[in-house]
Amino acid sequence: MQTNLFQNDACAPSIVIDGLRHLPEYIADEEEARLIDIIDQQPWRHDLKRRVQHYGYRYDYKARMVALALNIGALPDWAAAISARLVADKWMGQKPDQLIVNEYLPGQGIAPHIDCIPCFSDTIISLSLAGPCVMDFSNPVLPQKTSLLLQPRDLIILSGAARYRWQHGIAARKSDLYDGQKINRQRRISLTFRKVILT
Ligand SMILES: O=C(O)CCC(=O)C(=O)O
Repeated sequence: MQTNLFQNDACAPSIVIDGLRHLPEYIADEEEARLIDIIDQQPWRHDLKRRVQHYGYRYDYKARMVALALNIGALPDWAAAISARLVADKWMGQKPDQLIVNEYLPGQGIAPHIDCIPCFSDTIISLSLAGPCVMDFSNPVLPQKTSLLLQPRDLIILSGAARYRWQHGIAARKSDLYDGQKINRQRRISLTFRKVILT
């Protein structure tokens, strides 16, 4: 396989990232449509360039922390159902109690990052809805970079090195080039499930 060049010219991952699982089509089309419909009826937050919704606990982006005082109640039923399925399928050992919904319009992304280590447990799970995008992974220590095409309804699971050592991010651009194919970005929504660690 080709080496990833990682700018706007990614190709299928040539590097295996320990602890990264990619499950295509984790949910059915109808469930995806139902989730998008419900999410679009909820209020959005405007803390960032992209719109977000927080459930369970509000995450403080500036302080990079979560605390009991930021608890905003249980996950809503529509999210609790997926959260229960993640545990039943053994992707997470404990039921996630925090969810961030991110909306990415074409041109929007998320900076490379490792999810707050003291705030959240050892597994982070993201479900993609609506549009495709390329997610970039980088390990500054090795150093290595690779990318993964996420299609709507795909699930990714970050644990082990993928959770603690590799940064993940989405470039802010209007199209991705993946395996030589130009993929125009559309509106994408992601649901990221986490289990909060309260100290
Ligand atoms: O959009 C995604 O799939 C990932 C979101 C993410 O990395 C985050 O909210 O920290």
